[in-house]
Amino acid sequence: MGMNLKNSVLLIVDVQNDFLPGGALAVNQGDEVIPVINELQKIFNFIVATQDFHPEDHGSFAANHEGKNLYEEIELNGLTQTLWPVHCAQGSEGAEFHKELNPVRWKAIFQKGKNPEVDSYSGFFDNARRGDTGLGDFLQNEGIMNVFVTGLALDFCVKFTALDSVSLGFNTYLITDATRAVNLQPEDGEKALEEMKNAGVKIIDSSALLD
Ligand code: VGL
Ligand code: ZN
Repeated sequence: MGMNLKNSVLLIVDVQNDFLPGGALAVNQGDEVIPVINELQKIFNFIVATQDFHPEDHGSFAANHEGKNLYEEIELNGLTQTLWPVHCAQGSEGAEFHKELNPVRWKAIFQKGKNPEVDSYSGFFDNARRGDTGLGDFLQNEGIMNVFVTGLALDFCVKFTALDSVSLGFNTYLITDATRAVNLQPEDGEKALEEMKNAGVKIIDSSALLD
């Protein structure tokens, strides 16, 4: 197929140790995205990563809600919140990017989830859509029109990042073999793909870009 990657960004979402096998919130086969993303990095001039980066007192951690269980849903400041294991704590090894993911050509890293009162699945906005990481303005100022989304996890941060990208007017692609789902429910990954497709995200395989 081949594609013109001018005005395009490779957006790498949350490929951090805690989302990889052995991590606190491990995504099954999450490590399989790394060689695919490293191949994709060779063909993009413009690469940006996001980093889930929570304070210890973050409201998304089950440990911070007495009597609540992991993966239970609660109401957190007016929003439905899934309760997660402590993950991607600021300064921890789990918050670091996987050592095999090559960061040398990244233009910027956008951190998210730093406000303890609200979670932030998307790399653009928090879940209340109040806090803005600056990613949208950054991409617009750099003349980016096409956003190619990769990383973890398909049914949470990747999905909400892709949906916000579309809503900001970017021509948005999801690269299926460069992502994996948490699948708290077995169909969550499939549902996320459907939701993205319905919102106008173009679902492609890396082979559409790599010859
Ligand atoms: C994520 C759950 C909690 C993700 C981040 O990166 O998909 N999921 N925090
Ligand atoms: Zn998180």
